[in-house]
Amino acid sequence: MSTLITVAPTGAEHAKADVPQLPTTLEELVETARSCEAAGAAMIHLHIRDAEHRPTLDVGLLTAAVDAVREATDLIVQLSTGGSVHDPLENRLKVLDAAPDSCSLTCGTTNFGDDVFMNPHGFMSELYVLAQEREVVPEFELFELGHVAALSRLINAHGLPYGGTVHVDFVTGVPGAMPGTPAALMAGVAMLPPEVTSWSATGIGRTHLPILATALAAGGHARVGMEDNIVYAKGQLVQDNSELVARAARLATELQRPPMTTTEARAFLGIKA
Ligand code: KMH
Ligand code: ZN
Repeated sequence: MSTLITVAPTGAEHAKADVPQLPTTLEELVETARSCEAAGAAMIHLHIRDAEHRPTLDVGLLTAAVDAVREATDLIVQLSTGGSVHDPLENRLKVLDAAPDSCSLTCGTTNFGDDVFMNPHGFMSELYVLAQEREVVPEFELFELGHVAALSRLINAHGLPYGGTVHVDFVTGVPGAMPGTPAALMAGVAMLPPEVTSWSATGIGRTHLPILATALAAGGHARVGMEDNIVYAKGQLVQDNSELVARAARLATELQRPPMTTTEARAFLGIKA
């Protein structure tokens, strides 16, 4: 089985002033998308920034980003509906107006460092059904083991998502949430319901590399990127997201699970043609 590599290049948490190499402008995002596709990514998980490099869910800017990445690459474009912890729920639902191929859907509220990332059941249900109606393939973000149970509740209530597959991503190592350890990840994988067709994992900060290696060894897929980790190795900051993608592609290839092409990934996830 080949490996789906997703890149999450920007996120909503790092400040451009602290991390100048973070891609925040449209031009930087497009260049990043190109280099990451060339390095082996098949999907991009996008958060965007405004002219002052602040996180935004402006639908016009989101649409421009989706269009520009589609124009420049064949990557599956996944928009974050998580936004930042400060974004109101109604703005997070409007993300689907930008017509992405895929959207993130976090399966429950979670500790998020000093903050709380809010995902009440009513919001998740509304987003789930909206994604079905708009023919957008969701990726279910699991920050906690209880999120697996919340995912089952959504599937039981509303049926399968658009595309007919159920792809989940374990986001581990967020301070206060599921730890970024092989044991925690394997506990989550063991709990997955039968409807889940594929899983990937990412680790925040120093958990990035061990979680990548664990996921690849255990038959999972990989998410990497500066949203989750800005350190390539001890004393060496990531200069370009493609460095993280290239490392994941090398590891996956050594493990006889080379990167999925974008065409394969589209079929694998049931992305609308
Ligand atoms: N920025 C976090 C509060 C997602 O993209 O869906 C939420 C997050 C999850 O990153
Ligand atoms: Zn995100």
